[in-house]
Amino acid sequence: MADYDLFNGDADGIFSLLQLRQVEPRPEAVRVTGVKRDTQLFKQIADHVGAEDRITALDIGMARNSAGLGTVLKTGAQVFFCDHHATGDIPENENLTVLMDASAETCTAYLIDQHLNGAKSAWAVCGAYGDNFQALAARIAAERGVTFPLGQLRELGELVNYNAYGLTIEDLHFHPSDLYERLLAYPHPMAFIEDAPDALNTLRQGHRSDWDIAESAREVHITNDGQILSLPASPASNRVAGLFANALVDEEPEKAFAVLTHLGPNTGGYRVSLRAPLARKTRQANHFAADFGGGGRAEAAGIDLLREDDMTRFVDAFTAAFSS
Ligand SMILES: [Mn+2]
Repeated sequence: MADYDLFNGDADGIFSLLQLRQVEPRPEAVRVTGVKRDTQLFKQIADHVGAEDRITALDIGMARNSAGLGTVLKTGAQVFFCDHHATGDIPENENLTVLMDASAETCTAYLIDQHLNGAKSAWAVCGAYGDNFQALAARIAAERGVTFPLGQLRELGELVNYNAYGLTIEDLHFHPSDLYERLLAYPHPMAFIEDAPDALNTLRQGHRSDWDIAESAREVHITNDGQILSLPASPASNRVAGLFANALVDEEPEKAFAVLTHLGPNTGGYRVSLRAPLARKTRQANHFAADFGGGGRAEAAGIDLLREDDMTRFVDAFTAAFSS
């Protein structure tokens, strides 16, 4: 019999698993995780799972895992799947337990908090902050009587979330599985914070210095309605591009933004983080991105590879899609 813990490498995934495993330890479990965008984790285990195995899946989206999940369920293994992303059909299977809520104001760490009746709520507060649900985080704290300083829980949640951004594991300060293990040693987040381990300072300093590269972004195309900016090829750019795009549209919600991260001389081209204007109706970001092989949500989408010779078409399409 083997246990597998599959979890998103971001704050919501890590803080969800922390709650579960501090209540029900499974020290021998095989941990499967990755960078934030690497969510197709079932396919990594589909060939190894047997009938006696137990699989826990947190915050990775069922739709993106449907093929691997189907293979795993056929073996007879038990699957517990908890998530808050919109999903297609949930398979009917007696071995599958699903805890799912795709409403706008929830996150996996909160679903696990409810599942455990608030046994480890302070971690859930950090998970909600990490997923940028500030009102939800404050509500969990109030409902569950978490009296730790929320500003510090928020910083921890945001830093753990920041750690998961990158193109590959090599871009990250910590492998999410290692970061999870460091946190697991502490009974609650304030114990980790007050112990001031090097991990926290590494993330603080990395976060700060990555913003320097964002501030040096080059202007590619600027109009009254939107901006296309570019970052040089570097791990710092890979980490910060998505957060930078979020910050830009939060500051100027009337505008659309595209942050292009150069992929370096070997690959060529750019990865694109796209944000539609929050404050006015335009073409949806995911529909725009789909024209360039990308996808995402209405407000926030991405393109994995924008070739340099597609740049003129991209600028023209961006201008047309988001002009007022
Ligand atoms: Mn989440």
